[in-house]
Amino acid sequence: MADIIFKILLVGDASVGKTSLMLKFVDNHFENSYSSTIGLDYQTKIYNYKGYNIKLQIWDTAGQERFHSITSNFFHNADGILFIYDITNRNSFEGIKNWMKESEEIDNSLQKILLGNKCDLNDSRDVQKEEVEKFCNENNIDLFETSAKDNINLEEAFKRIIELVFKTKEAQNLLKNKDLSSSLIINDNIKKNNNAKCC
Ligand code: G3D
Ligand code: MG
Repeated sequence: MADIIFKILLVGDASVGKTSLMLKFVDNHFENSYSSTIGLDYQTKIYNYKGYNIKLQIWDTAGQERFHSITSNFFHNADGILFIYDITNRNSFEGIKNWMKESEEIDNSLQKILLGNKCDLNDSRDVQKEEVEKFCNENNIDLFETSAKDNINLEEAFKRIIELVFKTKEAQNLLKNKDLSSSLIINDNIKKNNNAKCC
């Protein structure tokens, strides 16, 4: 039984590896090729942190990013965002600035970290880490270079966003009473496209 839910969003351009990261982290599963789904989709994973069983609800944009149709509903009740770009695709890093702006217009209080995915493809690198580190310093955001394929830095990245969200909830006294949070538990199962409504 989980004590509390953390709603974490995966945001970034199409093909940066959002779905792959989610599947690898939740199921330790990576597929070289699969068709993207359309609609909102989330998976859950129980994560033990500081004695709390935290239910991570990890939301994937599941293809919608292509149509720029992500609505404010997607951000509703979110706790944290993983902004993701692809280190082999410069445009995907440029895109992060727009995604950040868009999310801040909707909710400026969310915890955020930045992921440069596909770091296993270092030979094809198109975005230098030093440049992103400078961007991160200016924007006060942590950077992790990850590989969903080779399972590099995924645990570390998720641990960091959990730490940040945990601290925020702690400061708001939302963690004191474990019974309080049990009312937030909604559904253990993976919600698939058709019946998945963004909470
Ligand atoms: P998206 O959900 O952001 O749109 P996907 O991205 O998870 O669908 O991934 C897009 C493509 O990138 C997929 O390849 C996937 O296998 C690949 N990919 C995702 N993460 C990594 C990674 O860390 N390293 C490498 N090398 N590839 C990755 P296809 O061939 O299906 O387009
Ligand atoms: Mg996807």
